[in-house]
Amino acid sequence: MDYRGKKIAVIGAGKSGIAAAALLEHEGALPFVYDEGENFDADAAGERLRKALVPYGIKESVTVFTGGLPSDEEISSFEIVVFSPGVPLDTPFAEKLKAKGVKISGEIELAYTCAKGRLIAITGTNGKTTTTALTGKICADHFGKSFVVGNIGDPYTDAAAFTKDGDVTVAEISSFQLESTDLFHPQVCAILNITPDHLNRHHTMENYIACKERITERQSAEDVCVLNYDDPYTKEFGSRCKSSVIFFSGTEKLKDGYFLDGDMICRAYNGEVKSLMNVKEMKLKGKHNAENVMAAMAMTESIGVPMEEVIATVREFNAVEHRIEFVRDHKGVEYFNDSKGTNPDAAIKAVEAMDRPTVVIGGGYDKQSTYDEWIESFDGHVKALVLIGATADKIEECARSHGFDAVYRAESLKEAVKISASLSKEGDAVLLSPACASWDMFKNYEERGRQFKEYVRGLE
Ligand code: UMA
Repeated sequence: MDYRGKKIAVIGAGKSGIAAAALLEHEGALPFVYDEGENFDADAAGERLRKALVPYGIKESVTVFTGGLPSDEEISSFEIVVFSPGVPLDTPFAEKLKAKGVKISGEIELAYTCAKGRLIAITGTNGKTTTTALTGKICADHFGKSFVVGNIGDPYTDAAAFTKDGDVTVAEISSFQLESTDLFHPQVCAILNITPDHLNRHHTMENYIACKERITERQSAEDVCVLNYDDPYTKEFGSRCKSSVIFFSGTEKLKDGYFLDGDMICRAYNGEVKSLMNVKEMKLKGKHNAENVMAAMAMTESIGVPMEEVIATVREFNAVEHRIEFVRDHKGVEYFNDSKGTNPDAAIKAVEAMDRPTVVIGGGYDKQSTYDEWIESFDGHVKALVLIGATADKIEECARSHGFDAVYRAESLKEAVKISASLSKEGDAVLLSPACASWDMFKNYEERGRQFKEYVRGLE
């Protein structure tokens, strides 16, 4: 796509918008960035753009920053309007653009049209970040490097211009980002699972599913789409999808595809089964992670990475920071940081991932969640619960009402680590998975997780 000399608006001056403007400048376009944020600061945004232009060797920026949205007169002067992922498409503004025949594009679409090499794209409600990071690492280990971009945190537009033929890009793609794709065509993609999420943006489950399916829109039988056989939506999609489908399953022994047989990950080709690796060899914990691994195996094997190399990387791959991340073994007790377990659902997954008696550290900022299902998930293998933060009273009351009385209180995270260490013995695990946000005691969940790791590493 030739963007030279074109006047292009970018909506949103967050990470994606700034990266999009920088890429557009590199491509010779004239970007106009708009932002509706109440506290939008054009100077600060300009400063961030100047930093983003450094890798391109551009010193003088031509981008214009404005608060709000383009006026009716301005709209007609743009050839393309690029939406940041957080900007919805079902607004009067988007309707106006369509009525005036102005092309709407997304930041992912813009990046795609400027990128070279092969693309692996991963979507799904849960597990995208771990699967993307693992797939990127397998590719980096085999090909020497890979670009890992998208919803995971580093915008695709930051990397696109630096990709070359022969490179592999692994992109985590959210439903927000898929709303505005058109030419976007990954050679390999995965839809890991679909459960209700972001319905405030997509309104109905049908719309949300349709967004996820868009990842395969431009694919043909030469391309690969990896799907979850256990998820009713993605299983059904397999029969309609134009791409070559590879299924993975955590529950069924498939004739073709990757599946879990007890603790063994297996690959079947036409009914012929090969055992690949035991999940106990992995640092990643939990059945959901075995599913993420199978998806990563299917994607990377399909682009030619030998299975022995895939397995070698999987074996060494630690969880993404703060997601059931293994911290250390101290006196036979394994410590895990799941600070990203900021709601009961995520915390249940972490509890289920533990394969030994576990002391859980929980509690934090009150998001008005209910904790019954979380406590029920303890189901005999959580031996104690150490509580901190604003929700401690509420959680203790809930735990006791479910007959779980091994509840302890700590004034600080440091004290919680100490108490957990004293409650555990060889063969146990200590898991920080609070089921609550962190904002009552910490800046964010990252700070909480890092402090936890520091205290755990400091245990004598
Ligand atoms: N803005 C407007 N109008 C709007 C909405 C936002 O002007 O209607 C402005 C805001 O004032 C703000 C800017 O747009 O200044 C923010 O843009 P953005 O919301 O697109 O966020 P970015 O900083 O560009 O980050 C985005 C993704 N954010 C969202 O999808 C909401 C990041 O995913 C992603 O990591 C990043 O691009 C790089 O690709 C985050 C996320 O929460 C992690 N994703 C959701 C999720 O994982 O559940 C989908």
